[in-house]
Amino acid sequence: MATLEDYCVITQKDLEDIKDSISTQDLPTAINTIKEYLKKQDLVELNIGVTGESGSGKSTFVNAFRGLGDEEEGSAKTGVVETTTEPEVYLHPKYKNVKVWDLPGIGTQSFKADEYLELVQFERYDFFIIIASDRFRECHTQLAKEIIRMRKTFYFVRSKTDLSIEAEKRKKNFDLKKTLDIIRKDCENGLRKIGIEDPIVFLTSGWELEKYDLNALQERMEKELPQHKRRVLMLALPNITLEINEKKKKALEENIEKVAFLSACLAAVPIPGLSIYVNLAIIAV
Ligand SMILES: Nc1nc2c(ncn2[C@@H]2O[C@H](COP(=O)(O)OP(=O)(O)OP(=O)(O)O)[C@@H](O)[C@H]2O)c(=O)[nH]1
Ligand SMILES: [Mg+2]
Repeated sequence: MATLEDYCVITQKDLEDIKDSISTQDLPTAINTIKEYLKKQDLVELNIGVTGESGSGKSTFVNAFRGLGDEEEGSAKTGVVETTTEPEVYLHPKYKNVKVWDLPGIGTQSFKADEYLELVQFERYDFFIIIASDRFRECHTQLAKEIIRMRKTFYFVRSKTDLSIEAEKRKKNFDLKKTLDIIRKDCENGLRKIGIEDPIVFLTSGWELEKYDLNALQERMEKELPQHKRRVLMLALPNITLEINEKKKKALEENIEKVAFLSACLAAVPIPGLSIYVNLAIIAV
């Protein structure tokens, strides 16, 4: 049965409508609308895109994340051959207004970054989980850069950790901790090269759910959901405020207190792991 929460969600479409109405309002009214809509941030719908190479374990990850086995009813299809060909949406296990999208894989022979991004409607997602099942590669660099370019954020997951450990165990001087460190560092270094100062990499296994970092990732993401929602709201604002600035420079000067409120809100939007800040051009007019 549908609950009240099902109806109390601000969707992407609602955000567009709010944006349109704000851009035609005068400044004080626009600021009031923005304040009202900030109050509703808990209701914002979030779309998480799970992306990565073909076969890296995206669908398996989505199932693990939702606490489902691969063959349970309602789980994402997984397989040894290319399996997911269209984005498929699943509900977050705890939050109805958070959707987890299992995306087709990148890195097949015909892969072209721009076509992939278009196919999966990359802009639809508010943040991403990049899944890598092996070493850090050029395709991860491309994905991460595109996400940063879109001023969105991501969590980086190294899947199939169990397989890597099994393979390394054959060596005489095998050391679990050292092997995990090496895997983690490889991904961290790849992320540092594209300008992420303090990267966090979550090691997971679809078979040994509690053994590595899956819980840590879930906890961290849950803790950061309010920030993501706030960011979704905030990312819609700079363009609006800039448009208003163009039209109403004088009014802006007269409303400096309200502008200070807005810029404080904008500055308070942290982006985990990334050093990007929302454009504060609003106060530079
Ligand atoms: N050992 C091990 N195998 C895994 C893990 N995750 C996925 N696999 C296996 O890897 C294969 C691919 O997994 P999928 O989850 O279908 O991968 P995908 O990224 O969704 O694949 P596409 O949708 O085709 O891009 C399947 O045979 C899975 O059973 C893992 O953590 N450990
Ligand atoms: Mg899949």
